[in-house]
Amino acid sequence: MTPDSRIFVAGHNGMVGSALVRSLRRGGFDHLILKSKAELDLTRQEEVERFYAQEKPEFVFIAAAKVGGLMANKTYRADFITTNLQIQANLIHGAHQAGVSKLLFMASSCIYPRECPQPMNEGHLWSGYLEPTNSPYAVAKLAGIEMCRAYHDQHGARFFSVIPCNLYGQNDNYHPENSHVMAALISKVHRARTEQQPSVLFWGTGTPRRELLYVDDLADASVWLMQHYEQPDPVNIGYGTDHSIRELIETVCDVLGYTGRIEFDASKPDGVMRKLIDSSRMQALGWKPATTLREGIVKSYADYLQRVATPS
Ligand code: GFB
Repeated sequence: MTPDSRIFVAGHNGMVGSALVRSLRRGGFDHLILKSKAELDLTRQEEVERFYAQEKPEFVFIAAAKVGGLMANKTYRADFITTNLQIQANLIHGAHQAGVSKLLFMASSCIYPRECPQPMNEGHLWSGYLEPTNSPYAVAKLAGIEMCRAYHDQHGARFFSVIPCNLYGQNDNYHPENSHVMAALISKVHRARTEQQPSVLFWGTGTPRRELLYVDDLADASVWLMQHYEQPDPVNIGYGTDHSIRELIETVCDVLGYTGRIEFDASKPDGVMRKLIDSSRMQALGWKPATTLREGIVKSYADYLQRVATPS
């Protein structure tokens, strides 16, 4: 990839896609091809084929996906499998037809088995049953990984996948029901503090553990891989340590300055109890995350205050 390369970031308005754009621009890559949903519907094969023929991207990052937290995954099961299969099939097959030089597919750590040994390494894929709350999404992501591998095996395509742990950061979705955990914690604690509520209620038991990576660190790692990684094997990208949901809540309360009671609604799901990924393949390539959990929460909260709490 050179500064002149034509680079398509699919999903550039989302949290991961917008972080990829920031990272690419920081790296001096200016020939970015960016299409809004209104300009290009990635679920429509004909539109995607026409797009590839017209724009001729050389490098493709697939960060376009229908995503959400545990409840969104549990509720919109059909949408999560169908939309994601459509988007990735169109983008991956289309990239092959158009002769794209290299493609990165963004998967998710929910593709590992529910009862996976911890930390989960890339060799554990396909070794057990999936977590039922997000199995439609996980099956779509597994299909994307398999597609990249298949186009590599059959056609020699330089298509590969990365598997991030749970993410948070700038441009996150703060929807009260559908958001991922960190966005939910920030918005709930913010509201409790500003409304001076004596307590704040979270889902589940607080005992599951999650590994949280700040999205810009994922983006920098992905851009680096696009430049230097030449294997077909998927690569885990994680923070390296995990925390219980209760610990995450306590950290958010501390950063936001909320001192009320933390309560749990055990009628709401816990999801998988633990999903710490083994990022040693990525670390062996010389990468480590730059943003600590606290720094990431501070940055995310600043974005929340600017973009969500006081929209312009
Ligand atoms: O990020 P999240 O929604 O999904 O986190 P997963 C869910 C965990 O946070 C559960 C707890 O243990 C919840 O009980 N939690 C506590 C809350 N309070 C809240 C709250 O107010 N909102 C939310 N959302 N959670 C996702 C998958 O699973 O993992 C995605 O659904 C994706 O598909 C992502 O793969 C990496 O971590 O359980």
